[in-house]
Amino acid sequence: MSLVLYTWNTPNGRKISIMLEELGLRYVVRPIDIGRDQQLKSEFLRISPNNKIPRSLTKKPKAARSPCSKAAPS
Ligand SMILES: N[C@@H](CCC(=O)N[C@@H](CS)C(=O)NCC(=O)O)C(=O)O
Repeated sequence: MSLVLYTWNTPNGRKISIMLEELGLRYVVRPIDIGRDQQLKSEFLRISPNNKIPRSLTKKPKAARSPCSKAAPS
């Protein structure tokens, strides 16, 4: 599982970065430039319907496989 933080350099945006750093969690930052209205783009509105940063998401690894789904050796 990976954590993605959508944020910008504002007091509200920095709060979550501080929390994640204090918790020692690994995360990836996706900057959303609210000065350029990137928070209003449809891709971001799917993540944050009220067009606010910060937002965080956890993503499952794409190639996650159950050990039970492996074919038995012949
Ligand atoms: N704590 C609230 C407030 C977040 C907030 O106000 N974010 C501002 C930046 S500090 C924002 O995204 N503004 C962009 C906009 O309203 O279009 C939340 O997380 O929903």
